[in-house]
Amino acid sequence: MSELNKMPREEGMDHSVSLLREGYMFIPNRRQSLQSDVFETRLLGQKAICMGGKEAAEIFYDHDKFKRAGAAPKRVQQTLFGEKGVQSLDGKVHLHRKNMFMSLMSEVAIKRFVEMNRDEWKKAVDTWLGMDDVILYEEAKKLLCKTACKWAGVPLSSEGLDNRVGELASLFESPSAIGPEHWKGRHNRNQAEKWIGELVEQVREGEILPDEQAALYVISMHKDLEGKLLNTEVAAVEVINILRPIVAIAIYINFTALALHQFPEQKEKLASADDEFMQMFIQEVRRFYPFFPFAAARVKEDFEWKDYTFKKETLTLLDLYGTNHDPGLWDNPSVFNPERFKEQEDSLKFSLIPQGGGSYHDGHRCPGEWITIEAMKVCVDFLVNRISYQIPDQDLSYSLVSIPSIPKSQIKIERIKRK
Ligand code: HEM
Ligand code: MYR
Repeated sequence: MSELNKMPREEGMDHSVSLLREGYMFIPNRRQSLQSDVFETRLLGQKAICMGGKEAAEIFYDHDKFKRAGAAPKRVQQTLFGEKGVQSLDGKVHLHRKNMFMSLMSEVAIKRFVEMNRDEWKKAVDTWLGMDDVILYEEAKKLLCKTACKWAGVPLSSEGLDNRVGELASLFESPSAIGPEHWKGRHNRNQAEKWIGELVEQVREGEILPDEQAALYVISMHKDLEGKLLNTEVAAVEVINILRPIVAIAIYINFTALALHQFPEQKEKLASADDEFMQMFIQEVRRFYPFFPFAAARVKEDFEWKDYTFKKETLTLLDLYGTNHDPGLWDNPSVFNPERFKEQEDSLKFSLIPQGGGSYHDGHRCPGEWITIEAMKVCVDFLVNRISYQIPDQDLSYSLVSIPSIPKSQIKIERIKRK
């Protein structure tokens, strides 16, 4: 191989500790220091390729080049993803399973989600009026968990709420933690799978009958390509793939509230804004603040790109956060500016990628992106138009190291009044 073909490389035995120390900035720091959108390093005891930017995203989502089998690290499977879920599938099997998820995201279903979510916000606000203050992150997780369960057809008693919120939230709060927090995440995954697995069996036995359009029913009755029901554990993993990320929208609710506080001129504009500006503001919140750091895949077959060789099975990470902040793609990426999204929607498929890029139907792009955006719209409407509140002194900083990043104080709000 000629020198020309050598991918820029970070020397050293293993850089997993640097990944933990640098978090969201691990890939962007090296893209900058090595002056390359693609580089080789070593992570989790193996060779790994990291890449970012629009062109890199385009090849990452080319399924002739990359696959997902064996890509997610064990600790992420044991907490966030679960085993044998849609994230780990490839080819026809993935397409078939993904269709099932996409069938849950019709316009009508999303409208129903929005109505339920509004209703839960209204009920939550009623309780906040009588309180000195609330921690928005905790409240958002609860109201989203209630919305998620109602929308998915999962029975949830008010006594069970706090437990289930804790269980589901721990799945996305713990994947990169070490020690007790991580073990708590693994324990909570077992608990959550047991809870949902029992419900799947009850649906199959006809003991409970959720709405036939609801996720619990659709997933319980889904047949694979061989005409067989999913085994109970896998069905539970997939129902949790609906519930957990809806609860995780609480992180975006926190960042939305933070943006309204940090950029009061945007809050003023939103008070009289049309749908277009609301959408632009939300896109900028999703671009600007850190959430999902990178996506993982493995090279499917040897191939060459930009004169570099990608060897079969190499673990490859796509820099989601860094692509959203890529100075080659965004003017002044560290400035919060919703106007950058004016009439831009069509060209964003591989550049605005907080929830993955490429195609929803035959790729791994997040099928919950519409729901996430709609839930953020409901949140903006409440925080801007329906309630007034004060933000007392507190530590509103957020880390670019801890994954997932959440504002330190989780945002305490007080003196809440209806407008
Ligand atoms: C996939 C982020 C909300 C369900 C993904 C991916 C990312 C992501 C980065 C992987 C993309 C890839 O592998 O290339 C987020 C973030 C959310 C969110 C930051 C904000 C809370 C949701 C919601 C749902 C959902 C609300 C469902 C209601 C899924 C599923 C997949 C996925 C099932 C796997 C898709 C596949 O492998 O084909 N999400 N997501 N997510 N998301 Fe989301
Ligand atoms: C979800 O629950 O799916 C929504 C977002 C959760 C974000 C959790 C962040 C941890 C990501 C760990 C790295 C994954 C690498 C494949």
